[in-house]
Amino acid sequence: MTDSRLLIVANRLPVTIRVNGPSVETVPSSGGIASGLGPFHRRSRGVWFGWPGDTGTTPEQRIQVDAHLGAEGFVPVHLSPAQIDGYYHGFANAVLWPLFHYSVDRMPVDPAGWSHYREVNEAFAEQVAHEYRPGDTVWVHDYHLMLLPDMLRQRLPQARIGFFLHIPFPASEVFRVLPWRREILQGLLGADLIGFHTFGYLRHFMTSLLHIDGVEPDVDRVRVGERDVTVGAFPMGIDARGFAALADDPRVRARIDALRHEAGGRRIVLGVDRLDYTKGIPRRLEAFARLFEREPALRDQIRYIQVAVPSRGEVASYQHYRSEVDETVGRMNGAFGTVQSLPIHYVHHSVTQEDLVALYGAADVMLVTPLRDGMNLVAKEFVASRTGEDGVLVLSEFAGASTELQGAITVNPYDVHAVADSIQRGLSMTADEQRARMRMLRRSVCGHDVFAWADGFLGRLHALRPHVPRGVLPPSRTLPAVLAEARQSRIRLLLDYDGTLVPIARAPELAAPDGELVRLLHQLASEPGMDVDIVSGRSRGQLERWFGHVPVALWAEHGFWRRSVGCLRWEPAMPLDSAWMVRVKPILDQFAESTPGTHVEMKTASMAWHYRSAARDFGMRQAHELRLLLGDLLSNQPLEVLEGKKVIEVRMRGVGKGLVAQRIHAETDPGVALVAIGDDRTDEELFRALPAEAITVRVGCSADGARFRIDDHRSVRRLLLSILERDPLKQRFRQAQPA
Ligand code: ADQ
Repeated sequence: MTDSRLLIVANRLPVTIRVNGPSVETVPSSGGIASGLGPFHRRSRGVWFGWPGDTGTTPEQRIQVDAHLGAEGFVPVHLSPAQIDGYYHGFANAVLWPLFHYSVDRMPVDPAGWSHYREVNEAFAEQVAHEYRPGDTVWVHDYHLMLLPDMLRQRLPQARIGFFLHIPFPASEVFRVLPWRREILQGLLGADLIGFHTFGYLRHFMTSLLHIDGVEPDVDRVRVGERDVTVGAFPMGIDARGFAALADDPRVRARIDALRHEAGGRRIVLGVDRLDYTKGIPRRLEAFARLFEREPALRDQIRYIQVAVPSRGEVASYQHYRSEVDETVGRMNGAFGTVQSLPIHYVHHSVTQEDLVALYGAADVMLVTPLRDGMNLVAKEFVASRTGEDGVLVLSEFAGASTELQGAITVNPYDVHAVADSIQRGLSMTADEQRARMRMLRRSVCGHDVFAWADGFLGRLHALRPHVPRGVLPPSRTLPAVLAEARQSRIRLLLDYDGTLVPIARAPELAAPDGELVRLLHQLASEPGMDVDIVSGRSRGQLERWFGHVPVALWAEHGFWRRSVGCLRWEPAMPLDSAWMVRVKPILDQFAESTPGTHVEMKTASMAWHYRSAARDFGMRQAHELRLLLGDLLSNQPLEVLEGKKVIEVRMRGVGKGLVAQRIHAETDPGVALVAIGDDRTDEELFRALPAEAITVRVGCSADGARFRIDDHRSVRRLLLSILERDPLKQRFRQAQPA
């Protein structure tokens, strides 16, 4: 590991502030991330950014609080009550949390929550960027901050940024329900490394990228513009040695004895959860009901202790859930209690670490049966605390931990009969089997603790090649500023069409220019000191129909054909040779026939197979096949295979936007500013062939081979319009304002 600082960014600081008059103190807070990462943070020299909680302080006290936290390596991100309500209770916990745990029906649609979510992510980005020093590593955590990686990437293009998701990433069919699915994916892709607890979640994420964003991932990485984003599975561990040491502490041993004594010879079954609907407490209770119904003798032989730490009480669905659990416990104790005892001992508050470990140590059977859980650290804490190598863990197959913890009895938590069977099986397991299983479990939990987890993630992050943006301008020079300067001299605009001036349409014929665009191009081309070239992969006929009457130069078929302004004839870049087409066409035709939703487009100097409307995975697989086949077949020919957006094109070698750029550069006065805007790989060719001082702008997720990035065709139109508006004489063109 390098000696750079580690900046941990999570929703909460791992401590809670207590202000008592003039004195300020911090106490550790509960929750997976805090308990899991806390020890690592203490061991490192890191800085931790997070919300300190509602400190309720006066401005003077706040200065004191900040100083106190700063001394402990914490940077508080103070949030207003409205922000906490919208971002935390609203969007993170009432929208993202249920959806990512497959509770689609619990998800209300609350756009106000979204705007606060974005705002708070921005606030974090500001604070981190302010604190950041070159060489630092930033590690962002969890679903509260999924927009942050990209917001940081915009501010700190060269920073090393990691992101870890602590909850499941749901199947793409569930994720796509989220109205802001694209923004979330784009936010995450700002990171260099995205970590999940399991390969299953990783696969879901990759499938979502493909199905929702059309991004085609490799096995463990995604190309985003000019950057590679790596993804990996890093199952989180716990401070296993700390738990084991506590379990062997004489005070804790005494507590264990006391708990067993209090149980009066009854077997102890334990559940420890945050009071959250994903943890499956009502079904677990129902499983006990089934067990007590079919084995009445057990009613007096079991003491089921359920510890439920209060959680997110401000969110409505949690309030209902709490009442549901309360009622079920009451009903069951009423139904199955005996004169001697009540079978369920329900504790609705947080317990101290010592008491928690004592409970883990006293339990005969530990029940961890969430309906969905990213990992579940309670299961691992139980195992780490069983230094005597006894005890039984019953574990839900829907907890991330179940992919690792082979020695547990795994169970489907929705099947209450199966859970009842597992409890019974656990209670009657022989000491030998318990030991054999517990040894396996302990090897896994103790062999891969939270330090190994953090080292593994950070080691991988540091091993990645640092990202060096190609931009040559210092970040302070923004695109509008550079354009304004260029406007002092002549400008030649090189504009791609599809994806740049209009959105990519499902079918090429649906992407005709609207009146507003035609007007805008007219105005730009009529501007003194401005020339416009449209450089497109489209055919001559198509471009002529759309722009034949506009005073712009047209380049069709990626520049094979050129029609200058005021000229009616098209000039080819080289003599036309179409003999090769006879051999290639049948291959493309065959792929079009065997892949529903695809078609072949014949141009004069090239031919293309379009697969935008094919089923995504199938289209991609076929495209891969076709590329291999053509690569093989055409390796000795003066032809090249070009991959565009959902299209594979075969054309004569040497013809392309690179050639266009060379020709334009050669014929343009050195004093003229060249401004090129495009969205795909063919435009990259053009950017590369232009001189370094050209103003190159890539449309989409990243700058990718260009000096600047711009969001989409709407932003392009606004940008073009701003060139017109900057000239006071041209106010009359205002009516061309795009939507
Ligand atoms: P959580 O949903 O909070 O974490 P979990 O992994 O079980 O779930 O962690 C809970 C933590 O709180 C444990 O460390 C436990 O000791 C503590 N705790 C629980 N009940 C308690 C009680 N009554 N009193 C005191 N402490 C209590 C999220 C994801 C998980 C993922 C973690 C870490 O939902 O799936 O494992 O992050 O990535």
